[in-house]
Parts: sequence; C-alpha cells; structure tokens
Amino acid sequence: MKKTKKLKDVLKRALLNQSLGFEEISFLLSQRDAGNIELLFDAARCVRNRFFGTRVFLYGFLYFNTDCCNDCTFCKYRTSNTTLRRYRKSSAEVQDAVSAIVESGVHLVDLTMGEISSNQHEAEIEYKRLSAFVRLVRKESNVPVMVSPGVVPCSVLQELAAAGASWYACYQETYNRALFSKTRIRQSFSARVRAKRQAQASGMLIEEGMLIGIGETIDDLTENIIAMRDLEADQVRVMTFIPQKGTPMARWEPQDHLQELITIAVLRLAMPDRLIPASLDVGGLDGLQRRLNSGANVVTSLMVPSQGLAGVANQKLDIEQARRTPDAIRPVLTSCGLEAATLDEYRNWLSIRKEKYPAALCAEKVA
Ligand code: SAM
Ligand code: MD0
Ligand code: SF4
Repeated sequence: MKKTKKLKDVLKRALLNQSLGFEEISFLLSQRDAGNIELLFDAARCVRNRFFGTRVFLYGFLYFNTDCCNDCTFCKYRTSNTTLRRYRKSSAEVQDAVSAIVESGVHLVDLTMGEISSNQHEAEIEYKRLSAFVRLVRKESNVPVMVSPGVVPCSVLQELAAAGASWYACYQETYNRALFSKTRIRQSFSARVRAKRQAQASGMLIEEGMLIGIGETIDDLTENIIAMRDLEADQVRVMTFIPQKGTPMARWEPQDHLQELITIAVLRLAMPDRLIPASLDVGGLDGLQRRLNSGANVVTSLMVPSQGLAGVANQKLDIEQARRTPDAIRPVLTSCGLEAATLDEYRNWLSIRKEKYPAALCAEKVA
C-alpha cells in the first residue's frame, strides 16, 4: 500500500514534467506488482501521447555487411562465431533493398554493418561504400538515413554527416565499465562514448541503447538512463538480450521481456520528448503491442522479405513471412490507438530537434 502511494507520487512528478533523480528512476525500474506496473505503463503512454500524439515513426533496417572484427559475447555476429554464414551485399543488392524498403513506406533507413578494424585498406573501402549508400538513399528518396557502423574514426563520421546521414546509432549496452569489458571484450569504453560525441559535433542526432539480461543490476540500468540523459541522446533504446548459439552466452536463461517493457516506460518518463523504439528484432510482431503500450513511439527493424537480409537479435524471426512490414504492423498500431506518421511529420520532428541542438553547441562536448 505504502509502495503504491510512493509510486503514485513519483508518477505524478513525472506527469508534471519534473526531472527524475537516481532514487526515483531505480524505484520505478524495481516495480514488480502487476497493478503497479500497469500504473507505470499508463503514465508512460500519457506522456508519450502528450509529446507525440497518436503518431508513430517507422524505421527500416538494412544490415548490409555481417562481417565483424569484434567479439561481443552476446552477439551472433562476433568474429569467433565460425558457425555462421555471413554476407556482404553488393552495391546493386543494396540498391534493390533500399528501393524495396523505401517503397514499403518507412520513414527512415538504418544502414547497419559489423565493425571493421580501423587501420585497414578494407575499412576504407567499406566506409566509402557506406557513404555512397547514404548518398544513394538521399538521392532516390526523401527518406532520412541512420548509420550503424560501430565505432569509426571522426573523419568517417564527418563524411557520413556530409553525405546526408541524420543519425548515428551506437549503443554502449551498459555504463558499468566492468560489465562493458566483460561483454564488449577488448573494446574501449571511452572510444565508444567519444564516437557519439563526435557524431553530435558533426551535426548528427544520436541513438544510445542498453541491453537487459546480460548480468546487470537495477542500479546499472538506472546509471544507463542517467548517462543517456546526460549525453542528450535523441533516441534511446532498450533491448532484451536473446541468447545466441555459437557464442559464450548461448546457455544464458532467456528473459521474459518484462524488464524491457518497464525500462521503456521509465525511459519515457525520464526523457519524455525523446524517440523510443519498440524493436521487432527482439519480440517480432507478437511483441509489438506490449512495447508500444509501454510508451514506445518508433517501430524499428522493419524489413521486407526476399532480400536475403538478416536481423540481429533474431536473424530470421517474421522476416520472410512479411510480418515485419509497415502493412503487417498497421493493425497493431490501430489496436493501440496509434497510427503511422507521415514522412513530412517525421522530417519536421528531425528539423526541430536539430535546431534545438545545433552542431556548434555540441562541438563543445567533444573531449
Ligand atoms: N556492429 C555495430 C555495433 O555493434 O555498434 C552495429 C550493429 S550491432 C549488431 C547492433 C546492436 O544489436 C548491438 O549494439 C546490440 O545492442 C544488439 N544486439 C546484438 N546481439 C544481440 C542479442 N543477442 N540480443 C539482443 N540484442 C543484440
Ligand atoms: C533494430 N535490429 O532496430 C535493429 C538494430 C541498429 N541501429 C538497430 C539493433 O532492432
Ligand atoms: Fe560486432 Fe556489433 Fe555484434 Fe559486437 S554487436 S559483435 S560490434 S556486430
């Protein structure tokens, strides 16, 4: 009873647009009672609707090169996983895939690849290809572009921004340095943060993200949310870790996704005006409604069938069945009282957000 009273007080503060501190965020993340969790979701939906109305943005996902030099313990695409069939799509294949995903009606194309070791000739070729793909999407459509190449040199970020990329996505996964070193093994924590700041300074918006179920505590999740807010990330995501065959974490207990839903709601209350994804890559079409009902306002990892492209957390789930397309998700949006935005509405949101945080101001943040 006392807990419900405290919960109502914290939710009231969030609904009044007051900033939540560490203790409040951690208290919200710890909710376990079904009735209290519903109160949390109600508040998150209310805040989302206040900032975004009934409109949802749709992101297409295009994983064009699944080679990777890194060895993240949670990821199927880690370099040590030799059981995997990898692909590197040709320019012609990427062109076809871009046309198909743009035609399906998405508001953004997310060009994703594994990380390439930085001082190789190969890397230069792949970065040039990525810039060319950004230019291709911009030339052939009005659709904004996100790039997800992992950590890349500052000059590459500048080139991607010049090519017309609006977004740089790079997920820290955790702000607990020890847990980072255990999972993103042999990678630099600070280089990953720095890349995001450099992207901001180059004029791109940034997406930050965290994983649930990799050995973190509630305090770690709280720190993640505060770090995302301090970074002024424009889009903030949380995904449940899905165990992958052929990796060191293959036998980890699969999670029930409830902590992800709670965390989506808390992200919404802590950062009301940010974009928050419901990823089809984690829970497929069946998992979409509950993610939207937790306060998400973007659907990510939309893909069209017959392109020979893979997802990340789930390589195949729902793709060839055409259950990850704008048409397939529309009834779910309707059932949540939501609808797809227009492309103009999305472009407007982007330009307003970019004006608020001009690159010149962000440049001061680069260490
Ligand atoms: N290679 C780039 C990088 O790591 O930044 C971009 C693509 S990477 C595959 C995109 C994200 O997928 C990772 O940052 C991680 O959050 C997520 N991911 C990878 N493996 C996952 C898994 N098994 N379950 C859930 N999410 C996963
Ligand atoms: C997603 N599978 O949206 C994609 C991916 C990378 N920027 C995004 C994790 O869920
Ligand atoms: Fe490579 Fe990204 Fe997977 Fe890590 S998460 S192994 S960097 S593809």
